[in-house]
Amino acid sequence: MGASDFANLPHIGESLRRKEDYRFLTGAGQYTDDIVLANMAQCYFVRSPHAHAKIRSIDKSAALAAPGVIGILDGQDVAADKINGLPCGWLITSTNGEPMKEPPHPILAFEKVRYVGDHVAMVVAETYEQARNAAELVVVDYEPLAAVVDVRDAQAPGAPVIHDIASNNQCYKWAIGDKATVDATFANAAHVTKLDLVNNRLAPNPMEPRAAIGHYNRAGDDYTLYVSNQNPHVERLLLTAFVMGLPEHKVRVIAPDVGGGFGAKIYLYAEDVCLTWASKKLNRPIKWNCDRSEAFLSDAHGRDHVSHAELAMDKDGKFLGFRVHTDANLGAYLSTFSTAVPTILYATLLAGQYKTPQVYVEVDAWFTNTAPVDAYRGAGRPEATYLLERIVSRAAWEMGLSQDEIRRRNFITEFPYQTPVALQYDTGDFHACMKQANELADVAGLEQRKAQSKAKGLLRGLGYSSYIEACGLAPSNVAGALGARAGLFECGEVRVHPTGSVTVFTGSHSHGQGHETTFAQVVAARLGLSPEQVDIVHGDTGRVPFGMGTYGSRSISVGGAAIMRALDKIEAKAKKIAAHLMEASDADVDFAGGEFKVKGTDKMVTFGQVALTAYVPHNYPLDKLEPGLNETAFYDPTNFTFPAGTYICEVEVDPATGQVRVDRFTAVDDFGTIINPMIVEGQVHGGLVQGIGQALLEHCVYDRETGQLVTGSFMDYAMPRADDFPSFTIGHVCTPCTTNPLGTKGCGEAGAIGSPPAVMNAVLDALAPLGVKDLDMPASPNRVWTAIQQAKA
Ligand code: MCN
Repeated sequence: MGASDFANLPHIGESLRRKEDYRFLTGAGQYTDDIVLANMAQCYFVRSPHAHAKIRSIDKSAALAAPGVIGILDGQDVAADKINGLPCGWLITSTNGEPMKEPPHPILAFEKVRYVGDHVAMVVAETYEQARNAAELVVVDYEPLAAVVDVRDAQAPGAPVIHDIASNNQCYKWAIGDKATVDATFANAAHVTKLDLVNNRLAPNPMEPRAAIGHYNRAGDDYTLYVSNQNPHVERLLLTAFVMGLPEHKVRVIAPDVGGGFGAKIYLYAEDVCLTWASKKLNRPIKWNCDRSEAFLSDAHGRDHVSHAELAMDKDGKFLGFRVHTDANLGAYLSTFSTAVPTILYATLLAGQYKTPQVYVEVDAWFTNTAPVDAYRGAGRPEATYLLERIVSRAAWEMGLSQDEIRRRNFITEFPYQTPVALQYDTGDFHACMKQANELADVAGLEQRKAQSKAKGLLRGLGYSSYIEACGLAPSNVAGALGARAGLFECGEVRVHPTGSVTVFTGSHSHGQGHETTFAQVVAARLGLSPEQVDIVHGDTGRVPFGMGTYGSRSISVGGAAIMRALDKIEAKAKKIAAHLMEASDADVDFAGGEFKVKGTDKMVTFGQVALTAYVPHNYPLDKLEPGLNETAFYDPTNFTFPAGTYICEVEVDPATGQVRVDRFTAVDDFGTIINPMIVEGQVHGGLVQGIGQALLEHCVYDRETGQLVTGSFMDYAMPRADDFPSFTIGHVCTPCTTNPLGTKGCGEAGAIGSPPAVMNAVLDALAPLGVKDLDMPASPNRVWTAIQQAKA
């Protein structure tokens, strides 16, 4: 079935209420912490209070004697049991041909700790309180070392060395594009706009903190790991094949209901391995719940780039060349996909929506004494969009053009379009998004609103951002050539039951995205059923054949496409059964709306009759066809999907206090075919809140001297709240994706990718009359006020 036929099926484009919400809203969800196993013990991790220190010794004796303690394990125990360190899933090769530096990442620190919160020992006791109290009694003799947390300090001569293997703290030095050609375009430019900026570090903060239960079962000599995770099969693969050396079939990973992930739950974490390993060693199921303070210290963080960019233009503001240098902070160890974020997922997006003929990007990645940095909603694409969209607005101001005019002059208009940084965009209509955004945002009325603000002593500004991003990383062979150590396909199994209802097993994982509804809409549309007749199962390696999980807004376009492939097989087989029942050739059978009909006749059987016949094969071509109606498909996409859009933000700034208020926010996106507009709108809202949160509020700060995390709780880390936002105005343009059978493009991250530069451009637009030209995120009152005072001075 083609994507255009698919888009016209019933239920596609219908705002069905989320099937899963009944259980969530009535308290019937089952999260990892809701699972209680017989004889289950509890665990607490002893974490490093130092950013960098040698471990001279660990004295566990007093803690072992504490009430309820079952066992205490540390790095020496890990080494004795030959448990490997955590692997990194993406190999980056430096420009000099050398592989990236890949230091050991032990599950419990061995001889040295490298960030505040590094795991030092696990304490297992009958109750959580007993484990936590006993952890206080573990005496660790540290020899503190100098620490470095900022990428600019990490590369300074004489900086503290974090890993022996990387004597200058550099993990890799990577580049994309043709430097000589790009430099030559700059020599001929009429104008060059320059920009230095920092993309601030963020803490993901899903509503449900991480949690896990390790359970070793002696009877079968096998393990079950319950874990709040976004991709259980990947977790199992890394855990078994890379870390513990176990056969995969001896480990079942279950990610039950998961209360948000935003990227932070993609990875195999040390705690997950510790619990699995210790459950056999101590012969008890062991639960761990991360508290919020631990989450700030130990969840993988996001962003943290320091960049310099230069945009070369001709006299009309047409882009000739773009060159960028970025220093990326990877933290103390390489988290699972960390190395791909500032390279493959960042630099390749720096052509944006523009016809810039030449782009050159250098990325230096550094180790620091901070928590590992990895993908966080958008992963690389927000960093690229922020840099590009900030410099484009600055270029407009320098060239005396409006922010939309400079964009329109440079938009790509013909597709497919090969960018100079590897990606090939299949479709898009950037002018249509811009036009609709301008209308919805009532840009024409800005001057009037500015005057109203001025009358109140406030400054009003408007900022644009025209983003493009790449979802559904693909295909596997290309990703493999670029260093991926995993496949990037997805798997779906469609099980039609004898009565015609359906259970779908998907390798995608829903942790807030509403897959149980949208995937059911897809299956119901194809088979002519109602979505209530379709259940979606995910998050269990024991039930789902295989899966690569949910990240990079891949689920509908890759996971959904795998289900479509399985449905193709179901339809093909069902047609044969129907043909037999109607004594026709299957080539003459059409299937639509749940009915099989012989072309040109009034012969018809329903999907339900066919399903029953498949399982009660009395009148059935048993010599030619197996009974049953159950098909599995693996789908490896041929390209990314490329959602794109234009966002317009309007802010009011109080120059007396530096307070920024987002007054209006308009988002026009192209997600191709939309399955469920209500869910998509919810996804956009969530992304916008995270992106605007980054621009105005959120900031993960380490003390530059001591390496202490000074924003380690919600008292210091400003999470956005509902009253920080206006009601968003949302619009859509649809150019269906040409490389998947649904025509969909991912929507899960767009809001977080497109919004930060729109906000910051709006703030800078508002502050322009005061002479403020530069501002880093978050545009907190203090920063804005300080920038105003500096501009006045
Ligand atoms: N959808 C649709 N039509 C489209 C595109 C998507 O109806 N054209 C629907 C999908 O069927 C799905 C939802 O929208 O129900 C999101 O789909 P998709 O864009 O494929 O993204 P994923 O499901 O792969 O979700 C991942 C994405 C990412 S990478 C992060 S991070 C993120 C996000 O989704 N984390 C989230 N949204 C989140 N939402 C919640 N509540 N919690 C998180 O942790």
